[in-house]
Amino acid sequence: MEHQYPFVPYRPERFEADEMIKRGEEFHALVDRRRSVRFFSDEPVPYRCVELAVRAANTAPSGAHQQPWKFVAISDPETKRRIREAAELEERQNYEGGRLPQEWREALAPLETTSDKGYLEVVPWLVVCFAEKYGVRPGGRKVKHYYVNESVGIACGLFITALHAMGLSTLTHTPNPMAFLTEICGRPANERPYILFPIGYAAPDAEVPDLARKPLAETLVRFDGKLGLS
Ligand code: IYR
Repeated sequence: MEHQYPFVPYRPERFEADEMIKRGEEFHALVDRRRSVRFFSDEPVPYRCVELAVRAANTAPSGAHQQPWKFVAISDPETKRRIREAAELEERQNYEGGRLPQEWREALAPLETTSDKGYLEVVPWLVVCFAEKYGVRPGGRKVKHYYVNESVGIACGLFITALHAMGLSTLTHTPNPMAFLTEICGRPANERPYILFPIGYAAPDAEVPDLARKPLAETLVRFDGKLGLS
């Protein structure tokens, strides 16, 4: 059989148990320091950092290895301004125009978010992640994509983790609805805006809500194969 990908040996690093746990603890401590940021400095960030974060995202597993994502990096002030204006227009309808259902407003209230998205103009980079709903072959033929949301979500998780590892901050912003990003970024019909990431250094006086992560007991179930009889 003709292999599209030749199979090659894969021997991931192995560690003693103590070392495994130490590494797990260190990685957890690193990612536990990450917070979503809404107050940014306008200090420039090298484009190389954006490239490296996208390279990290590109290592994500994806349905049928179709890698159905596209990251668009924007630094041009005029484009940032257009994105801020369009995002705030939508968010004003959400927050002040009564478009957000009551239950959603209540869920958001503790985060004290508003329709003001000034950070979209402050940051040195806006990166928009688009999900490729289907592929398009060079001749124009459409190719079905599989598990697009799962794949792009994992890629974005790696993306924000890479930014954090470099000392940068971001926000997984979804200015609902975000079709305006397709138009402003000039993207084709097979791509749907997925997340808008403002990227920069956190402002020196940035604040975040003092949230707690769910305890392990609420997020991990050790299932021993037997359903409890009560
Ligand atoms: N997109 C809006 C509302 C919003 C929604 C959720 I879910 C959040 O976790 C935070 C905000 C906004 O950006 O303000």
